[in-house]
Amino acid sequence: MIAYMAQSWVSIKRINKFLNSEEIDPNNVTTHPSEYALSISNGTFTWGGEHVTLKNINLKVKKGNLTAVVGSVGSGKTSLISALLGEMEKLNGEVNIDGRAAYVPQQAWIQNATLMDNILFGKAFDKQLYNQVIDACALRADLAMLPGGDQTEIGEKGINLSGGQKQRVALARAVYSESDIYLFDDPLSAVDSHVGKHIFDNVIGETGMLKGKTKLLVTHAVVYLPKVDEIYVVINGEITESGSYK
Ligand code: DCP
Ligand code: MG
Repeated sequence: MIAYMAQSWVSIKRINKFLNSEEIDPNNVTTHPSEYALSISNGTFTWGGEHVTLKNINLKVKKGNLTAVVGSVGSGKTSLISALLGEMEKLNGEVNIDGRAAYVPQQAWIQNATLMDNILFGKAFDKQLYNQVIDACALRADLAMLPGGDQTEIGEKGINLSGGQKQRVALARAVYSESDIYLFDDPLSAVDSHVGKHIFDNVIGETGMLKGKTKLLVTHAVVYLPKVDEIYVVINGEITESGSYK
């Protein structure tokens, strides 16, 4: 219970934080205008203690691009996103974000609220946008199955959603926020492959709702790699390769 609360609180804080760039710790991340939405130059980062988690990081994501980050378990992909969010201790280098960012963490979280409120997350209801988001995030069938549709209470005091449903709700919350930059930490890991394809085609990929927005996608799904603009490979805390799929 306490762990759950703590995690939700951190994640809510993170999302709020990045919808308000003035709240980013300027010691860790600058927010200067740039041709790149996201950039790290010569970055070295730690979670604390002696261990350096990320070394010699150079990353530049052009505005509007879809960039994938791949690498094995524990290689530092989530840490790379955390470094961009100013959540790691920076030992060296520069991090800059130009734009409002929405972050979908690897562990999707749900508030104790209705499904609709979990998506709106305090933003005004826009029927057209909301319906577009529900369809793009493949939530329409879930709404039909819930006893009260999108007014169903979910979370600890309500209906418990599956891991895949939680991921789709977290994704919908981010898409609905209409941010400039999206940081997706393996958002398709708990959904099956045809749902994953639907979400890639309708949200993340070049035919999706986030067309023209900047997207950083951590993924294990190699099937999407030919469809991204650039790929970064992380091995043991370092970027060993970057470039297009070819
Ligand atoms: N780490 C840490 N504290 C955190 C997060 C990570 O000390 N809050 C450590 C654990 C690993 C290293 O950082 O030694 C890299 O972990 P990541 O979670 O960044 O690795 P990945 O995201 O690449 O792994 P996965 O594929 O499992 O998500
Ligand atoms: Mg991770």
